Amino acid sequence: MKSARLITAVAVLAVLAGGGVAAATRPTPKPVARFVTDDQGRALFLHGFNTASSAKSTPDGLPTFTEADLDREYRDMGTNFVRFLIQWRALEPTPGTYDTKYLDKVAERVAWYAKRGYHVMLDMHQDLWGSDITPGKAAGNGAPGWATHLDGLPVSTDQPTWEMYYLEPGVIRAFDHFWNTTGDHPELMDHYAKAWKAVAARFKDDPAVIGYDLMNEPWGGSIQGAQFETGPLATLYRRSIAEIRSVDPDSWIFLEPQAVGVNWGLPSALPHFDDPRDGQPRIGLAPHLYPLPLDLGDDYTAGSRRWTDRTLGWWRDNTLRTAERVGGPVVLGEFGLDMSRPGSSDLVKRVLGLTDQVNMGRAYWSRDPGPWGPYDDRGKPGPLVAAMARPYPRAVGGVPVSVAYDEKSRALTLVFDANETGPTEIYLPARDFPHGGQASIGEATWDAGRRVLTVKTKTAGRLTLTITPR
Ligand code: IDC
Repeated sequence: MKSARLITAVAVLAVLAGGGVAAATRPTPKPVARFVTDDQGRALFLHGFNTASSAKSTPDGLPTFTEADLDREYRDMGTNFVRFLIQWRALEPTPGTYDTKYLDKVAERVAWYAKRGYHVMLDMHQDLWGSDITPGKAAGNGAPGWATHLDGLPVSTDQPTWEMYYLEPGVIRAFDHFWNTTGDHPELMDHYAKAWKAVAARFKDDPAVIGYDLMNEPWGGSIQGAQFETGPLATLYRRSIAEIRSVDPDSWIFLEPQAVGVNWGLPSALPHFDDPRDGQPRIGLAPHLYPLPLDLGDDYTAGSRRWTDRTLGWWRDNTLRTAERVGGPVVLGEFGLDMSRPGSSDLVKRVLGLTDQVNMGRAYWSRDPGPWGPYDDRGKPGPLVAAMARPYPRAVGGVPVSVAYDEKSRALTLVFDANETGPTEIYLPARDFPHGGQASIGEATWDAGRRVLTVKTKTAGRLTLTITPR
């Protein structure tokens, strides 16, 4: 990557993100103040993976992932969360009929997670609309063939990267039909919203399923930016929220902003949505983070590290601003990179630290084997395993204020406003906490098998709990 190109790109981004004069006069937004809670009402810190990209192309729409793979993931990294990929094509193979066998198989996998105390967010994944954008299924996943209308427009298959397909005329047309920009297929959005109703009807009483991520990386086709997010995207979200709430009053509904630009740290125009449930609204934000310098092919080293850190700052502030508008918790639904590149572990740790700092959950992209994932094709652990094996509060007996891990002193500090919801549980990885941990306050019990320290504290007041190795 030529550094001149990088500097130009980042400078443009800086202006668009308001990183110049305006940023200095804008107040820094506050950390996320709302949390997904467990059945005891404890605030959750969600830490896990996207599982998995393989679901995009398997005929049954399920990831090639076994219960043994999950055991290994827990043993190596102590995760408590998964963003689990589902596919509209598998759910609604013909218009208006939902494949209950597919939902059974998803439920079977959800049960694997439930048995191990994980929380599941179901992600209706798509990239590039669907696999029927080309006859040979060369790219794309998500939408069923019957919902794919290209009007004979071309989709060339000689793109250097998968993202470039988004600019192919046929792909843009498929999205324009979905968003009803063309006016020719107003039925498609309703199908999508009703497909969500079918999922919600199936999982509404499953305590392991905390919620639904309505659409992976929405792409506006020929309508982009604020016009898209406040227009057709908002319409889709409103309809899907209504359908879900008609059967499921309690699960969280997570919304994604448009991906282009916002993934890099640009502001989103995603508006507020009313939640028709009784009681507090349960609508959250599930954005992605892919810093531009790395998207352009740079590594997290030298000068590029400085630029990347700046874009991470814009991303954090702009995401928190959107979250204030949406009014709910934030789960970073995707971040990830090729772990064989220099500096990659530092970036992962940096993002984990950032999400800790502002009370966001996070899901790494992705759990698939290969250079981005924790294990290679033969199951050998790579550098990601060590970076993801990080101490964190799994569940907090109160409302978290801040959490920070200092790698050097191996001290995890959690500040929270205690309430009567139950004990705080902290995961402590073997490398930094070989014999478990000790708690600065309260009464601690160590479960060496699960590597979880349970701390009973006072149930009122602001507490600072520090965990250090025993
Ligand atoms: C990528 C997969 C890759 C696949 C491509 C297209 O890693 O094997 O060819 O999708 O389906 C996203 C997307 C996510 C991407 C990921 C990494 O949400 O589906 O997975 N990414 O490129 N947005 C930014 C990056």
